[in-house]
Amino acid sequence: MDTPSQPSPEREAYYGRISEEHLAPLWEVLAGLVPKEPATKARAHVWHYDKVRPHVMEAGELITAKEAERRVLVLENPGLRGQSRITPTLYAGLQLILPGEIAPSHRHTQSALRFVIEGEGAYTAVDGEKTIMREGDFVITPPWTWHDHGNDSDRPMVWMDGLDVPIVAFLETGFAESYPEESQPLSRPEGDALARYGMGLLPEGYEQRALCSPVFNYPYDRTREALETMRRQDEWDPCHGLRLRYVNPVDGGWAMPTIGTFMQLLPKGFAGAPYRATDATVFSAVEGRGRLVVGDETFEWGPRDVFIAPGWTRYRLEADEDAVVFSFSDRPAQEKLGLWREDRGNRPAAG
Ligand code: GTQ
Repeated sequence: MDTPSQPSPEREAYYGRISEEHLAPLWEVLAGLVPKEPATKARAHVWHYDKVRPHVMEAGELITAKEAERRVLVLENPGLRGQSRITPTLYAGLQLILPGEIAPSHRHTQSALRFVIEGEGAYTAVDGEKTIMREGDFVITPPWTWHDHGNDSDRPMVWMDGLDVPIVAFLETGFAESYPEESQPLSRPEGDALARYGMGLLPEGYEQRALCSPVFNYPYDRTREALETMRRQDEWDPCHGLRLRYVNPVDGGWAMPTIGTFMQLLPKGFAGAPYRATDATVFSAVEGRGRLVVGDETFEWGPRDVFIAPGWTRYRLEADEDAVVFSFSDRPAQEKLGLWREDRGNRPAAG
């Protein structure tokens, strides 16, 4: 599969004739269609929260959450500008809800996650239940569920949205509609889903109906405590430190069908081994400082910063202080299609 050379005049003329019949020669494009290995256009990058925050807050003066429907600054991968993508398959943005505001109820076939970056006390309502959000919480909006966001606190709240927008667009399966009212009616008390499904118990007779986890807020304090308790054992991964994946407690699978989510602890002084996998990963630091090293580039990160490791590109993580980092990728989608691969650098890649 060599680089194609300029076609001869006879071939060019032939291509022109077949083109009229909507035909094209495979041999001119084969190497690009069936590459030896992924060559991503996505680039590694870090968004430092202290640089981004003033712009997010300024959006709060220019447009209301109601008018915008979702007042979000899209995090655009530098290699994919203008496409509303943070990785080739995922969308991410920073959403701002000011005190007293409501982002009106709607639903869509795209799955969404929220990861709370700043603030405490704003809520998301999903399918008749409200959850109050705090920094470090991971919240799910399953496909086709009504959801509205609001802020009854006295501080702005900013969270990162992660959606499978590019996947749904690729499959041409996007549907959306607005709820006739600003907020949906609530039918269950706050904390109901966590009590029912998130305590290692399930109501008798429960039948799994959806692909997403029925737990839709995974509170940070519980995740943090799990990491803290586990760190006393020696379960460190040379590349990821102590990394936990968020699961659907009903079946032990991923919390969302298309987006995999993780929280990892990198102990002070951690110097991770090189790693690459076919899924590009979006990180959001909660605590601590460190760096992402990709090739000859180094990206320093600290609390509230968002950074990305592109797919099939070696990277390593380092931490100067105990660090806790959330991340997400399209790994569940890749795994279901039998495509996901990783390479830990210590042995040749499969294949
Ligand atoms: O909160 O429903 O960042 O529909 C992009 C699309 C957030 C949301 C986004 C959305 C939402």
